[in-house]
Amino acid sequence: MNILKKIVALIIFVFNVTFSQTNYVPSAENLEAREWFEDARFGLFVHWGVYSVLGDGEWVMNNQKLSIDEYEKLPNFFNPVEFSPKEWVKMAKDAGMKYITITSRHHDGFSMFGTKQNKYNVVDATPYKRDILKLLANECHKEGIKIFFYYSLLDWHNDDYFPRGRTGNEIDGRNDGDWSKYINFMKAQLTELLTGYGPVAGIWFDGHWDQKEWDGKKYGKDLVDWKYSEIYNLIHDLQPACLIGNNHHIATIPGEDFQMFEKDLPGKNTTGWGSSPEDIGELPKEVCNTINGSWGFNLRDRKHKSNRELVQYLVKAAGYGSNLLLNVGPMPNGKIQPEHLESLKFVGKWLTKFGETIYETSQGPIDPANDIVSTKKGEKIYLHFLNSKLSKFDIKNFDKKIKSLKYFSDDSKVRYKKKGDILSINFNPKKIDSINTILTLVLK
Ligand code: FHN
Repeated sequence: MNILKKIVALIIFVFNVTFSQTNYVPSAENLEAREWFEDARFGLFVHWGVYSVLGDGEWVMNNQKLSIDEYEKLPNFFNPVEFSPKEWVKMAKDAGMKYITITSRHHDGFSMFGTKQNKYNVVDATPYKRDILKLLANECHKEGIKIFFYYSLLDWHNDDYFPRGRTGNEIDGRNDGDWSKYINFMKAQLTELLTGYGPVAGIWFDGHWDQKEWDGKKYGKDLVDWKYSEIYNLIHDLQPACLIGNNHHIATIPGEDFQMFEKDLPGKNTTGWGSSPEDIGELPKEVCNTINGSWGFNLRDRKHKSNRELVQYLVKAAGYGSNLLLNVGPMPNGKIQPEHLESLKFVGKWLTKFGETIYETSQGPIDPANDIVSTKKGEKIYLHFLNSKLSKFDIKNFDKKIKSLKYFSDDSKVRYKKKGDILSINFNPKKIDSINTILTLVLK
């Protein structure tokens, strides 16, 4: 090959690599799925694994420094004979949720599905012997609820997760392995998930941050190559409509279809790993949060969020143009904690009355704040007031003309004044709702 041909071949090679990584063009099915996702607004997150047996959260292996040998005893005690996919899906539906995202494999490396890639899975290693994901996915498909699979990139059990990341380093019994084998293992598992469980609405990656430089305040550079373009292409090739999200706590990477925010509304950073406003892109958004203070079942967790907090968080998420993925950590017997069942029922009832102002809406024109967020659908703008102590409220920089302003609950008129670009609302104390007073605004 003469030098010119070599240069041309090199340019084509670089172009192809760059093009496939940076110019991801979502398929028509994928774009349609994104629209569905944005309309859905509310989903159920489920963190369930053999760790639930210990009732100390999903990080128990790392936190209690359990060795590989010790942790490997847990599957023997995991026998959730009271698990009823029917009850779970009904619970989610009654709560007004449109999809379920369940952990297929968390950081402990234990697969909650019948993988053929190792024996460390619910079918081969537990007395239960049944494929949890298949049971749940089948029920979801039957009931019109979409199913997403959470998939941990990091693995404290698989030796091929090597070099190791920042966590799990005090777990005895881990050995050195081969990163390229680990990538192939993940590809093989993802292929199983995307070929054996019917339509999968999304893959929810987590753990990327384990392999990033971290100075205690902010992330530095990536320490490994996750081969995202290969993994993302594989997923989209197998199921083009499958939405990819990655909880990497940074701006989205090409190939992803939605952006996620953990325990923080988009642009907020109360956790220390939240997003900065410049990281927020145009993709559909999803905020995930816990119903109490834990992801996996935690016996000592008393921080159950009140009904008011849960509804307000859902409303706030919608006011930021985002879905809420609300987590429960089922108990080792397969049941959901009774207090969580009650809370979910409450949210469901609330949505039956007020869902019009949440589902199929987009972020409204008023900047979200503590006391107010807004959503929008067609010509209607919904103003959600979250502080029941307010008797009046001024919306500044409001230069639009009003056609009507009414209480959502009974369609009665709201008293207001418009002076310059300030809209002053006077609330009727009788119409104030202790959780969320909603006004419907139509502009001229
Ligand atoms: O370490 C995990 C944690 O266990 C949980 O799965 C959450 C869910 O967003 N994500 C990680 C922390 O960022």
